[in-house]
Amino acid sequence: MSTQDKVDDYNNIMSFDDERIFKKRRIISKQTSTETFKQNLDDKVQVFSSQGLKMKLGTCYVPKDNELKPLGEDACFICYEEQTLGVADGVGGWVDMGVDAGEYARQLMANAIVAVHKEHMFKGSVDLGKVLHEAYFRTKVEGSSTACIVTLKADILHAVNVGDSGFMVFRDAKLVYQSPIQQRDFNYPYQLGNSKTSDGPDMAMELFVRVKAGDIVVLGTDGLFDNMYPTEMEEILKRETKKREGSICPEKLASLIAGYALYNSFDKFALSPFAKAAKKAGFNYIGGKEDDITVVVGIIQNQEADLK
Ligand SMILES: [Mn+2]
Repeated sequence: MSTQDKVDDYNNIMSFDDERIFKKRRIISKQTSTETFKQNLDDKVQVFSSQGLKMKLGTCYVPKDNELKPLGEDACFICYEEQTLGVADGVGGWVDMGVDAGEYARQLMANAIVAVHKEHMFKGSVDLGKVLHEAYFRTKVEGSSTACIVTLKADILHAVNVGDSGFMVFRDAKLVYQSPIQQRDFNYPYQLGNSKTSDGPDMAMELFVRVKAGDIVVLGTDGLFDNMYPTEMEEILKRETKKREGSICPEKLASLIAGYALYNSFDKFALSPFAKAAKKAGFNYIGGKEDDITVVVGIIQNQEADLK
């Protein structure tokens, strides 16, 4: 099969829901195997790399106020060269056993960075399945954590996700994609860890989303999504785009969003996304949810645009 054929084949695969969303692996596998899909994706990256997209990246982390655990339980990373970003949320329940799950989350993300660099150095592109596996098997401390890692390849965002962290994509300040969460029960997400009750990297959901220049990706932990509705993020995006005439700083945006979520988390009476979900699950809960809040923002641009 020639490279052009592979690219055409790839385009056929991706055009079944062209405008915005791409589905989980199992839907894609109806059309082709994931391996073929990935191979085609990598070919496309090579063919179109000169006219691809890049993300400007920025992050903001607001750990919960706790003198004993100033780092909180979330962790995140940005690999700009590799156009890859990740978040993890150490599961708080470990505290009853004297374990700081934040340590698990931090090590998982640190190991993910090493794996991302390695993939990029030896293969020129990042296989997220391998990154997640390697990060997981190298993380030996006790604890467990959700994880969501996203990479941009040509015009496709590729993600692996375990648990209730996730990402949203906004176009013209409107939500066009929201990643699904994995949970066993209300507030009980799938989680990577070394204990018998934890999950392994094979449980990860794999997602593919087509993006365009100007799109904004917001990756976060549940501390963000439990306290802030997409419509509230849209308001911030609208305001900022207007103010800066299209040139938005990702760090600034991440801190504005995190600040808003933090404010909401202290509201004792709001029907927050968390309160809404609690109600649906049969719990009587009102107000925001105090939690560590991690926000990573990626602003998608044409590769030749100024990326400073
Ligand atoms: Mn959390």
